[in-house]
Amino acid sequence: MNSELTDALVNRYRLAEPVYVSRPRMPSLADYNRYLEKIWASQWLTNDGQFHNEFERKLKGYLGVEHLNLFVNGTIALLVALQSLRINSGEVITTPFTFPATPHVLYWNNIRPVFCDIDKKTFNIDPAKIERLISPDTKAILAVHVYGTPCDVEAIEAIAQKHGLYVIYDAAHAFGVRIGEKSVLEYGDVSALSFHATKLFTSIEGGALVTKSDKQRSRIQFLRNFGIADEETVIGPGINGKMNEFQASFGLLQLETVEEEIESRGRLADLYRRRLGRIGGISFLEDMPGVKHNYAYFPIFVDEGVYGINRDQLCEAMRQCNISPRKYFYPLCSDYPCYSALPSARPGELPVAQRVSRQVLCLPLYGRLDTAIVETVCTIIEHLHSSLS
Ligand code: T4K
Repeated sequence: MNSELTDALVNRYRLAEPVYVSRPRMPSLADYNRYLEKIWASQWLTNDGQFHNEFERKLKGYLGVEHLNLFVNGTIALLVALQSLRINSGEVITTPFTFPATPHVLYWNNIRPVFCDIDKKTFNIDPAKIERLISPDTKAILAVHVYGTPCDVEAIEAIAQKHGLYVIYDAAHAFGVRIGEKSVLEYGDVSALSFHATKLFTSIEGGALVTKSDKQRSRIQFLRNFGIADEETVIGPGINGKMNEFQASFGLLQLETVEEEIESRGRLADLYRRRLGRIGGISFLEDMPGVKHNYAYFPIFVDEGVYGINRDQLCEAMRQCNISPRKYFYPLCSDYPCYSALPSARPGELPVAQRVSRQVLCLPLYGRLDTAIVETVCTIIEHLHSSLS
């Protein structure tokens, strides 16, 4: 891209304040202070406190799930999900198109990740390519509902049943997503949520596991607390994954506004789609029939041949205008030095994931994002295309 075009863009569209890919919906400080006062008075800071238990109960109601444990963050939740199913050796089939936490929890559980290519429409693991990767060492499928788009849960379930495998969903992006009347978290053996500050629903840091039975929920409860059953009994090698009272009270306040957050994001996503739909070389995800989406992210895909410049050049142009989109997820996890020597990590084995990872750019999306900023982002993308064609 020539410097004249960049200068023209910066002169016309550069924003005074930085715009980030995501921002948390902050509750009022007065409301949070009311919780802090109670925490101070009780001197109860963590370990299944009053707000932790209230949050767990209310969250189950909101999500429409029966068995849930809160966690300090989504990564520890995923780590414990595998331990709860006693998966701590062998291989697990997973997607390379995700955040590093997904394959890293496998590594930390002494499991070899086996990367499977993704579907070209949903960007989730492609069920049609899973079976050929199954070996005598395969223990489970670890799928991710990327950007909150549900995986092909029925197809994954059928493969898992046929081969006797567990299914774990990394549902870090899928808070509140439903397929028909059913929460997406009810599929598979266990689903892990993240409530990190960058997520549409946050408890500062935080996460949860949703499971199928009370027996499994109670096993997770022990694993989350060092394996402690009572003051004199440790029943297994657990870890410290507990959520504290400061996180839980933040989460309680978030629950009051999460529907509003999802609705606002939905309206902004519609605006993006209306504006970007007419620009050659730019594509994006559409809503799926029968799915309640959460608009966790707004990824676009840049086809350089049609659009005129590539994803990296578009990203840089936006940065010059004080807008910070993010390349979620580039590079692919299979290209990290710790995994790239694995046979399943060979780029030729993952053609769709390789292409999508080079084309994707997540645009700013959060409930309180000004529509004027969304308009500016779209105008920049439009302006570049028309200047280049
Ligand atoms: N599985 C999947 C599929 C995931 O995407 C994630 C996390 C996990 C598992 C693990 O869950 P956790 O253990 O994190 O609960 C961010 C988040 O740190 C990460 O949670 C998230 N996925 C990932 C997609 O995004 P970064 O490295 O991009 O974050 P950062 O700090 O660059 O933040 C992005 C933007 O958000 C900033 O430019 C500004 C804004 N921001 C950020 C923070 C931290 C705020 O406005 N306020 C804040 O406090 O990873």
